[in-house]
Amino acid sequence: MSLPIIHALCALPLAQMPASDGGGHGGLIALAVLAVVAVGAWLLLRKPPAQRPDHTAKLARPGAEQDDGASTSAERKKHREQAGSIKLSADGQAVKITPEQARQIAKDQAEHEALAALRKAAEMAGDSSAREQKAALAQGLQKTKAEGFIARLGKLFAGKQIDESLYEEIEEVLLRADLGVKTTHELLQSLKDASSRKELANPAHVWKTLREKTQQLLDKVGQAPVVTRVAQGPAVIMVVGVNGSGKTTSIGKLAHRYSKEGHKVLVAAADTFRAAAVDQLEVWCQRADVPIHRGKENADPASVCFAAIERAKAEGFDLVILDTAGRLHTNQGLMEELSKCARVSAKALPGAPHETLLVLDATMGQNAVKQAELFRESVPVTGIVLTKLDGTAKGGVVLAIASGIGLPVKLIGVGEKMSDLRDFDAALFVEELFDGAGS
Ligand SMILES: Nc1nc2c(ncn2[C@@H]2O[C@H](COP(=O)(O)OP(=O)(O)OP(=O)(O)O)[C@@H](O)[C@H]2O)c(=O)[nH]1
Ligand SMILES: [Mg+2]
Repeated sequence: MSLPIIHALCALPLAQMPASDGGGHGGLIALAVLAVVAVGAWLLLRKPPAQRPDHTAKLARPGAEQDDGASTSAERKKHREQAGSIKLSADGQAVKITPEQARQIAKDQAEHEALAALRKAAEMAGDSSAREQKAALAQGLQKTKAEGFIARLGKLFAGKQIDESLYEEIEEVLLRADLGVKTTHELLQSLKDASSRKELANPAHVWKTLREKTQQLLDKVGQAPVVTRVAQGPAVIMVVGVNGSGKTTSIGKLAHRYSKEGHKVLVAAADTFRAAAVDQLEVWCQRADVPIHRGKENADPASVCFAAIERAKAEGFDLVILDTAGRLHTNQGLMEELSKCARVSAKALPGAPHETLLVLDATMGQNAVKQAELFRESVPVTGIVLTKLDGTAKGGVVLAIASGIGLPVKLIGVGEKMSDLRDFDAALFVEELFDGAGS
């Protein structure tokens, strides 16, 4: 009802009042009528709460109680389901959604936030492990960088123009650094090619040429991680090499790492020649907290391999690492014994050994390359573990092995601590090797 109508209603009783009344008694009646009319008008004007527009549309919290007049929780639930919630659609329109949809939206949002947090945590962990990897490699390559072929080439190039007058000396430096004949010639050829394109006037270009060629040579061999899982049964890794190259130590480090990564690891002592060898392995297994499978002293190593694989199959191990006795690559009888270990492993589990890692001592230089050539004639070597890089300036032997004989270096030993066996990362290796070259 509008205000003029109220005014008219209020004026009506006053207009009907007799003028002779003098205003005393009649005034009181008029006031009473006015009050009644005002209350009636107020009651008529007031709208019931349900009809009032709701300007407070919000995304209802799932499960939030609302004062909707329902008395029991079942009734409240029913009301909620009928009432639903309001949400703004993409085009800004308010749309009605059911509590179920509201719950789903909240769940999706929570999942999205949790995933983002996980991704961030993984990135941070990745960053710190990459930094750690780089620092370990820098430590391991200290001698190679200080005294190896990069440092020697640096001295040779100092203040000189790179042309054919220097080729002979460059070749000598590379050969002396155990890069091998094949790798030496490939690197030298890359310099000659760049020189003929007149690209070597700037010393920075000389290093860029060598660096790119080194990367190319390593990329040619490719990089595949050590096989730690296979479709059927446990993955079997056989570890071979000459005496003292670092097999047992590397196995201890590997067992520790893979066990920490969640693999169920069994280590087999197939070096049955010396009781001390088994004891040494046992100590590493205790440190790595993995079980060891021991054969009888002087048992046939192949029979120990067989029994360990059978046990791993029966007891649900993911990974078996076979430690074999050190042997001279020139001893035919012992090399035949190694072939037998591989053949018998395949009888216990077709496809085994899935990985045959040849452990080479980096300090051996070119002799390590010779060992690789002879071992791969007896067993199907799938990758190299290059130990003791920290103790030598002959880090360039990585190139001789990878590029010279085409075997991928999979792991490098950069010290004697449990964590000092690292995945070989060719790009990181090249970056570290050439870091500061020519400066
Ligand atoms: N500095 C350094 N020393 C290492 C590394 N790997 C192994 N060693 C040392 O090399 C020595 C020989 O290691 P082992 O693991 O016993 O070698 P192995 O090949 O099992 O020897 P045999 O079983 O006798 O053939 C030990 O003193 C190790 O600590 C490495 O990456 N860096
Ligand atoms: Mg050993």
